[in-house]
Amino acid sequence: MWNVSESITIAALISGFLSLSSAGAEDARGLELPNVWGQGGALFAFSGFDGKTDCRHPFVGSTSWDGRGLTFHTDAPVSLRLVLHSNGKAKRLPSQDEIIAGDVISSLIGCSGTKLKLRYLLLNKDTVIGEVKALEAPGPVDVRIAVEIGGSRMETQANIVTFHTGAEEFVLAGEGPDLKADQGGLTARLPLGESLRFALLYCCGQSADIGKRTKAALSANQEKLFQKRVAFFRQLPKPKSDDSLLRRTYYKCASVQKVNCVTAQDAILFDWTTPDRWPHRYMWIWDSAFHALGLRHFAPEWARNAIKAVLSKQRPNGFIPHKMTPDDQLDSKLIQPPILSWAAWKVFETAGDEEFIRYCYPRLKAAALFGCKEMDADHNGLSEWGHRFASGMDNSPRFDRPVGDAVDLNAYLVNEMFYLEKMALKLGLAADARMWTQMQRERSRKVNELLWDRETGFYYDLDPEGKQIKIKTVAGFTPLFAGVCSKEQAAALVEHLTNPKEFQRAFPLPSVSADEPTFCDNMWRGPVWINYNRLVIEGLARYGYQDEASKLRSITLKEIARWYARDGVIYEFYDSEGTRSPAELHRKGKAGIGVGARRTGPCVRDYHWTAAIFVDQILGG
Ligand SMILES: [Ca+2]
Repeated sequence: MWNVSESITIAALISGFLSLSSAGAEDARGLELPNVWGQGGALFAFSGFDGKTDCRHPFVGSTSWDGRGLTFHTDAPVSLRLVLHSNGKAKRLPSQDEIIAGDVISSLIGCSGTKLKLRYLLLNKDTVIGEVKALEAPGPVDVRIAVEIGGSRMETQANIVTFHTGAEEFVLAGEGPDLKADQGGLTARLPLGESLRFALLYCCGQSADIGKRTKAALSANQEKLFQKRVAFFRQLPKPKSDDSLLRRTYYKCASVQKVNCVTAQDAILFDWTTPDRWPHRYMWIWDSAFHALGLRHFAPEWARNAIKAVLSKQRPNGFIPHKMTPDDQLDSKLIQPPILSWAAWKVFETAGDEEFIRYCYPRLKAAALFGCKEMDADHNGLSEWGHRFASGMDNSPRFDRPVGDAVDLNAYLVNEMFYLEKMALKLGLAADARMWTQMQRERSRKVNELLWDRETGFYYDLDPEGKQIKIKTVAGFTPLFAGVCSKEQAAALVEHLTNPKEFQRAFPLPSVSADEPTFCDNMWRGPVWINYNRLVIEGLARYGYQDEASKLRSITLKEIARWYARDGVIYEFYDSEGTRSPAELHRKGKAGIGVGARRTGPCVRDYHWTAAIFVDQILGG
């Protein structure tokens, strides 16, 4: 009798607590919540969708490698872990009911007869809250929430541990049965069905109201907040794909987009977007353009603001810095690929708002004219990057020697003019429209006259002496994207795209042709960049190569999804040979070049433009 009664109690508790079982039932309707922890390293951050953010004092985390903790990238790195005293070997128990997303995690942890529910939520920009609950256990379970902060001084008081590290202060507080606070953590003894609730607060220069904040964090309605975070996924447009992994990857990508959205701050006048929150916490030009392409499908106001925020940083002469911060003094002095008019038009088409075009047009016009006039030092009608970083292709072999007129920059400028002309017509500015037509024609003619090589059927940069630098990189396809090339030139480019020895690799398109001696696994020297795939897909369609465009779209989505299923993250760039995890590829190196160069840092995970382009492409953008 005793056994029967207990098993009924356990079953009741499980069904009561697994609030995601309702989400699981929705799978048949296409809502497949992100649920891959994988290697760890996935972004965990509070989104501007839900409240104010602060890029000066970011409390931005990643999922940990042990499958149940978080690491926050504050000045003194903070690790937050769940430890089971009875058995340290407890593992995640993957289930359809869990959710591993950018601002909400709900996961099952267990070992030999013990099953715990672990939940993390971001309450606001400075606070993570959570709960660990005993769902199944032969007896009371000893659990510990451990926090490690390098070089910190600790104080313990009742259910609170305070960590001091120079300018920063963190507070860990909890509530639960037999709760004890000690140096570096909280422990509790959980009978079946009971839980330990905890909050970790980041207090950077705001310790005055810390008592109040701690109390509010502990008494927050976690269930309500959890349902609110999950509701974000329910209101997204449903992808039409019948591949469940692609659909799950889509929801993951939308989550990556959401937590890369932050609020207006000082000199950045509108809500804006980041490439990954960490390590890139600020705003970049072409990143923002790609982010807007994804956001337009589910957050039109955020898509418009992503572009307006960049334009709000424009200088009086039309210049827009390639990296922008809330403080004008800290902005960079370089330009970046000009693709904002293109993105603005796409946002306008999807989320139609003439006021938006009215705001953007004069600013985009000034930016394009700056690119044409101020970036053409030798006044030959074609523009130069000035610095390799301006191109966005940091360590590309294109820049192993000095470069003058650049194929991508000039193709982008022509493309901008194409969309500026559309905007001018929309706004009734006939003279401007005529000016853009004329300028497109002149610059396209120059590109084809000076940068096209008839012999190899490809576009190249010029060196400062005006001689073509014959290295085949994806930059050579930008005239296809921009509508600069003739039908014959497009056909020649498609030959290169479909040649297995050049760009048609296991995962096309490598950033450098595979038959180049510089081709390797280092960032822009071979790996696949999803933003370039996006540009080439559009270029192929523009010239009538629909099959090639749809094949490239399909393999791009599949490969992003394949690595997401394995590693749990959306990467910055991918292996064109399709065999190695992007985590194993080189990222720059001592001199930023070459096979075998030492990797300078970890790869970037949950990269915003990859996610944005996935969203855009699976929704038919
Ligand atoms: Ca020039």
